[in-house]
Amino acid sequence: MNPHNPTNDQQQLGPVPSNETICEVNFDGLVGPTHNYAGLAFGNLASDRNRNLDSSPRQAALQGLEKMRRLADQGIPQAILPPQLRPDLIFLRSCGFVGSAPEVIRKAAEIDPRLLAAASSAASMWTANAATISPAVDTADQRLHCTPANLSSSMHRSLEAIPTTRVLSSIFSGSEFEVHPPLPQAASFSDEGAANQMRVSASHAEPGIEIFVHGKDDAVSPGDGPSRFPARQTLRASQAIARRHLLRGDSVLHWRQNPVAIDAGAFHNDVVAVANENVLLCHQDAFCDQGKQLEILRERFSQKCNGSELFVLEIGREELSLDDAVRTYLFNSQLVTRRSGEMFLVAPSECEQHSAARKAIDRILSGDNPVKDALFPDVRQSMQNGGGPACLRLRVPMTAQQLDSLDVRVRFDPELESELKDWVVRHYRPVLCPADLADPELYLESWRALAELQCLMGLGDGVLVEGDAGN
Ligand code: SUG
Repeated sequence: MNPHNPTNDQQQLGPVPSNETICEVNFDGLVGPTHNYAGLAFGNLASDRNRNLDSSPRQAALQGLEKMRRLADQGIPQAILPPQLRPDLIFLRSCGFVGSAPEVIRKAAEIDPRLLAAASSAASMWTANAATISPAVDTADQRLHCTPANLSSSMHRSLEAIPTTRVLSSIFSGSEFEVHPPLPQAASFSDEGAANQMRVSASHAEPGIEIFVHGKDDAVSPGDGPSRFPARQTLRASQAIARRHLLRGDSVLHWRQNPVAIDAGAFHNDVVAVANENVLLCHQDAFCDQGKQLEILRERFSQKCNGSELFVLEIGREELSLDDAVRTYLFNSQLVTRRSGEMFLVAPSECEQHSAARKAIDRILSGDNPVKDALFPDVRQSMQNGGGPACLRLRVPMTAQQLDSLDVRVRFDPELESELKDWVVRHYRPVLCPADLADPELYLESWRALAELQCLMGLGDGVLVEGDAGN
């Protein structure tokens, strides 16, 4: 299908991006000033293991910025998404705490510290969970579709949905974008965004196949699911997104995540698999009926992508156990295409130091496939909460012109980098211990930081903060 020549069912509602210039822009989440280890995420082994450790919001944010710089240095278009204001006072007030900001925080800390911890989570940094994106080349109206995730499977993450929708709507406000509301906040529609979606195609500029991966299906008896940890993404949610995004039937596959992987700590698909253009890298135990599904995918890919080859790089359990996959986050690498067409992996530094993970990477790099290089950024502050390099970014296929014509300042360039580093060092604490969440001063510091960031990025009043800090 030629995107410049829409068929009857493709009403052309917005400008069609030119095929040549569509590339993938990584929108990384800026780590927020309350980054902490409260152990809120059941089924996420790192979050549980590191519960109550002291964190360093400053180091976490600087590590994130350093990763962005390393990608930008490779010529990869890089952008940012801002953090959200925490603790979330709207949420705490809706739970019945009244008074000024400091009063609400003090009362919540005294009466229900876990609720305050949920309200204080900086988890919006993992922007792979911010939304599901379908590029214009895949959709019937040739607009980019975006569904912000409802994140309804955990209290602390469900708070992200409304602010994320506000931010994404203000960034992607042009007629070539359609930002939907999140799916209903109901268990049957539990949705965790792009972490459970993979796209394969001959290139980012060409129509592809979107593979939606779910952990649970309402129609299947409960005994079929994981027994130790909860599945977060539902089939209903994935199906609803594919419908909303106007994806053609031959562009969609729904795969079920292997319950064994969920029970080993793969709470999202992106802990055991990652795809980029014509490469799919996955663990042998990532999906149910894996052999059959891969066969169907190969066939579909060849039909859809004019006979081009799909490289499936499957890492066997003998080569890297599921436990080691979860410990090292090898599959949470970013897989990125350089302008030359070669790909490189952006793997957590933990993989460099782990012999089986390192060997698996060396085997990939020396094999007959497009992946030729690897970078190992240190994102340890995020990793300790179960977020690797791929968790920290939302992939948005768009043209360079579209990126440059956004009304807000999200493009990561040397000037923004230096302003953000300076902003982080001025506003973020070098150390935060769990008891500090009860300190109302932390809220005031965060408010002032976000008010400044809102101006710096050219976001409208009320997108990150409004009113004054003390209310
Ligand atoms: O949802 N951690 C996040 C990590 C998300 C990683 N994202 C992807 N795999 N795409 C989560 O489990 C920990 C918060 C805490 O424990 O305080 C947390 O929410």
